[in-house]
Amino acid sequence: MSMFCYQCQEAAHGTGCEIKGVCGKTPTTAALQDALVHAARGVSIYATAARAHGEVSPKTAEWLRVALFTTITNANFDDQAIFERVVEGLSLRAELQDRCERMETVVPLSHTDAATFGAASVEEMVSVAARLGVKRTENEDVRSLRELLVYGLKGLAAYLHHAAELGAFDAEVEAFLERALAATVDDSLDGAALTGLVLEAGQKAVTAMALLDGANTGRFGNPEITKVKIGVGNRPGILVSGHDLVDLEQLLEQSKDAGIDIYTHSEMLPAHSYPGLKKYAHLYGNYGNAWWQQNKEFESFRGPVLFTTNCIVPPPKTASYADKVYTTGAAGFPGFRHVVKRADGTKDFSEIIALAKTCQAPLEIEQGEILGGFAHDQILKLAGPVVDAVKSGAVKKFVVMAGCDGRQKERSYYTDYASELPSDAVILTAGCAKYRYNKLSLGDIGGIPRVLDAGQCNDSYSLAVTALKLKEVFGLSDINDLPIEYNIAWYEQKAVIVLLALLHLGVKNIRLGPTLPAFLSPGVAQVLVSTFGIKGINSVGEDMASSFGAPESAVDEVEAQA
Ligand code: FSO
Ligand code: SF4
Repeated sequence: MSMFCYQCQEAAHGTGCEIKGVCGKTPTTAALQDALVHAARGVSIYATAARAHGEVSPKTAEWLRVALFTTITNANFDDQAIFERVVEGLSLRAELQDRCERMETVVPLSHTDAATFGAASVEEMVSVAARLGVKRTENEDVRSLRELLVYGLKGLAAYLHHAAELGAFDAEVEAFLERALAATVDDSLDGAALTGLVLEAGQKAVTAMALLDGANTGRFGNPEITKVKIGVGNRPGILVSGHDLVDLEQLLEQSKDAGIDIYTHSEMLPAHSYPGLKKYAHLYGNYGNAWWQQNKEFESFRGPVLFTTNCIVPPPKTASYADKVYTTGAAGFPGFRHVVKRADGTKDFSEIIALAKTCQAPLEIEQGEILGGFAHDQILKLAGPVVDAVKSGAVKKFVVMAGCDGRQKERSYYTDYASELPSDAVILTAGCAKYRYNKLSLGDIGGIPRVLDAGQCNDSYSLAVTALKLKEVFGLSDINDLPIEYNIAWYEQKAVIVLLALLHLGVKNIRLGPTLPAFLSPGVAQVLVSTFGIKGINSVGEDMASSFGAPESAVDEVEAQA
């Protein structure tokens, strides 16, 4: 059995995974995920038609968010759970179809296989899915644009999901998600129409990230500068990974008198900076590094782990921690226990808390503290000193190094790039990419730390707000006239939507690495290069020279002596 997936940066050979995913995804899981995405297209076809008649279904919107999130890289490897989600989608599609028939509405695309396919068992679904995946589109540019759009929509769905968990919704963005998903099986759309949808996805991403930002800060307050411990205490702990702050809040509340500590892992690090979460005294610190190092770090943690979203790395057969891992939300892995949402919207974490009490305290793997909390509100509070530092020349450049980390050794580029930056450059970061340099001693410039961490990948929105504010303060008409370089690292589909958001905001000349997406055909890549100046990475030396010119000290010295 074979598969084809090229949605993430680690696609095998830089072209696509065909035997097994580098992420650990099996061909069966890949087929079921293809079926789930296709069911989402079918649901969207009918949901769009129903919406045109004023019929909006919150149940559909919720299923779509979770279905797409489930197919994001490293989110869910549980075949049975994915199959059940497809079955749910097919019955939702039938309900919507019924509704459309009763309204006697014409449903464009109702003839497509997305609107008609079905299967009764996992085996049948896997065999049907063989014709539903990426390669169903023959023309390579159309395929590339369709997939770029689908991956962006996956990221969009993830951010909408987090916002929805906090009670925040946006009907326009939801309608777009359905319309755009349906468009990916519309053979009448040419490259220009698909490109238009891709760019519109960027616009909707800005709205969705602003929605999530408002929901997060509305519930937990504005992040504030916070020192986060990376050592350990002497009580047992639960390690919380992923991005869902509501899950973390519920766990903190339910465990506050349990005699255990809660640690954050990877993308959960920014939780420490929210007043509404840092108020819990047992939110002890951050343990470990970016997602891909978890096999080793979960062993030494010695307590249970809760995945609220991706990134899950399949545990090796010898792992001693596998029976202590829990998932919730869109995340899943066969053998890990899954915590479901109750009818009242809450989750019961008592089992994982009870398990933690029987465990040993974590083994220390690091010591010290890292600094976080530089989201837009906090940065704007520092606007005076920051602007003064730019005007005086103490800060010459900001470098946005947001995005994701990954396991490829070429990613040491980002550590080297951060280390070799001129001492008058300040890094603005968000996402798990930061673990490549957030423990370096890069110092500060007149009290301004040289790494300003805005938060999770979705908090790249904060970086955009910061850039727009600086543009206003300096009276510039173009965001590209700011002294800001963009050197973004990507891995999975949330990074795709963040990139589309930056393009929508008019940011040009973004450096994207460590490799350009395998799903960009030469033709589509060329459009991105010529329209937005997107470029790949080279050696650190070459990129440094192209962004910062010849080392200034040498030039200055020559001039001073003349
Ligand atoms: Fe990283 Fe994983 Fe946040 Fe992603 S932990 S890679 S882009 O899920 O979402 O940055
Ligand atoms: Fe390969 Fe990435 Fe797809 Fe996994 S998600 S199968 S690593 S391309």
